[in-house]
Amino acid sequence: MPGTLITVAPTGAEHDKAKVPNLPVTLEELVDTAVACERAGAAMIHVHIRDGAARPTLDLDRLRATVTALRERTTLVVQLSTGGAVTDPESERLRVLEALPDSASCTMGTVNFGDDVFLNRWEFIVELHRRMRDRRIVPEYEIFDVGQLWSLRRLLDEHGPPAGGHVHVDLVMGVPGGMPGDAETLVAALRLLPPDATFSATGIGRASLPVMLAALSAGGHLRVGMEDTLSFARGQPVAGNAALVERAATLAKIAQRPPLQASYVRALLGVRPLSD
Ligand code: KMH
Ligand code: ZN
Repeated sequence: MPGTLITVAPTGAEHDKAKVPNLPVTLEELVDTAVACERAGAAMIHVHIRDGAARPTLDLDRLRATVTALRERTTLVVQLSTGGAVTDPESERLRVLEALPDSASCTMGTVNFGDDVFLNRWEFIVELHRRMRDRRIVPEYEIFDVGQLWSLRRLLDEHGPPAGGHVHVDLVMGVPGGMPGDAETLVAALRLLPPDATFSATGIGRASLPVMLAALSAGGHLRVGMEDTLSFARGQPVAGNAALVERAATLAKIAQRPPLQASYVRALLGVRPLSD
């Protein structure tokens, strides 16, 4: 792999704006963050949005406005979360696709998520996969535990390839209830990747750096951002998402796999070109 896809996940659904004032929650904050992160080396953005009170929402009008604004101000591949918050109903999570992003997340199974449960029934996964293909939205298969890669094989065997034809997964490591964020687990997971699939990895909290270094050394791509970690180093809160992207870009350059441009990533993942 000649370079590194860096995805930024700037917001998430879990953190409280009142406790994390630099979390981007308004459309303006999100777009400014996206611009800064693209400049720092990101090629894709994984988006969760918030309502006027900074609470997670899957409001379709807001999602549409977000996709439009990100396309106006950046060339980033825009990926909407269909995971939402653990409390979001399946119907609203499916409706996210009506905002017609370039890409959307598709989590490959149910997982304990801290003290909550992140529910992803098989029929729901199949429906997401099908609807994304109908709308030419490229999935990123989110993998919280190693067995979910086995489910991905089943999905592809029974329901065919995704939109764009290429399979890309994101290993989300270190969620309490999911797989741990360490090099041994990352290597074990790779054994189950579908043939020709590419992967990104992200470590939650203090797993951020070990997972980033392991993924780079294994030829993988990176996801970083305040959705996944709020501390830059022990005792040092993250200054902002761009600082996390900058660090990932620096490490990718040291690994001699520099950040990939968004246009290259579109071709790699089978995402529609911007002009389409
Ligand atoms: N917020 C988590 C419950 C995704 O974006 O697809 C789910 C999540 C995964 O973040
Ligand atoms: Zn997410």
